[in-house]
Amino acid sequence: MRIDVLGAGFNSAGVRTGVARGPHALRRAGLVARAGLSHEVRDVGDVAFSEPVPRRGEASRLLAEQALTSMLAEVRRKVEAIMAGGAFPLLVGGDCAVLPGALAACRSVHGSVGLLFVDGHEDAWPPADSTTGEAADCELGLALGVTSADVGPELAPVLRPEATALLGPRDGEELREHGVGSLRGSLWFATDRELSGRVAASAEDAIATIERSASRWWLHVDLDVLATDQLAAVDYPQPGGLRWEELTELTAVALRRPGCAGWSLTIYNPDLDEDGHEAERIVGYVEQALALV
Ligand SMILES: [Mn+2]
Repeated sequence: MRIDVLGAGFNSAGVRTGVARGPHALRRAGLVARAGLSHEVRDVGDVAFSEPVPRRGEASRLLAEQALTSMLAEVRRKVEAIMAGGAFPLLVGGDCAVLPGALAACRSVHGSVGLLFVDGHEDAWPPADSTTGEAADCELGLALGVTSADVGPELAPVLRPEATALLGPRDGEELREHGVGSLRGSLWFATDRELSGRVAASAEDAIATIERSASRWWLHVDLDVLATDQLAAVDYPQPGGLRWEELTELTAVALRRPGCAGWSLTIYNPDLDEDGHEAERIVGYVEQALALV
């Protein structure tokens, strides 16, 4: 594969720290060279966006809404350019708020878009109900149109539930406590426990379901799908979660499919990883998954 690595150091909290530093830290840990051991890999730099302000928007109720929409427009433009150039985009966050830009690019370039969403959380909070106000709590619900944010075309619905699969969410109890609806029952859905012991078969089943409705689809990996003893450098840890071997297997199954149009990798927080050992594990995972493709 010819892979273009694009950084999107956006933190939905409206700050330039934490996950915003993820792309820089992963590059420093050798991301591009290690991915390049099995594929032709080019670093195409970072998306630019307006200065984030950690205040909730009046209408959208999301933090840093101007930075968010300018980031999404840039992610879309750059991912479109990568796809148009015939390369495979690897979008490195930042947090999950970067995803809608990639989905919009996939739809405009390929005329169809599905999503294999691998995440410890469902990310479908209605913005006004989100306790944090972070777009990274909300992006999947917005992309599906089950919730909305009055903030412009960048967060308009782009996905259909029949072309979407969720792997690894484990925040059902928290959603129930807050009276927030779960996506379970409305699309292909398997918690971390349900994936246990059958990760590859589950991924194949999820992809087959997506491909009945969308010939091209995006792979999104929020690293908080992992258990905390596998990766601790995330902002919102929870009990449970996958092991590195499981995530590697799942990722390789997805990347081998010709329908997979791009890959995002989000939520690593280098501020929680002083000696860089977590960055090393992430880079090792990328290398291993790509070596299996
Ligand atoms: Mn997420």
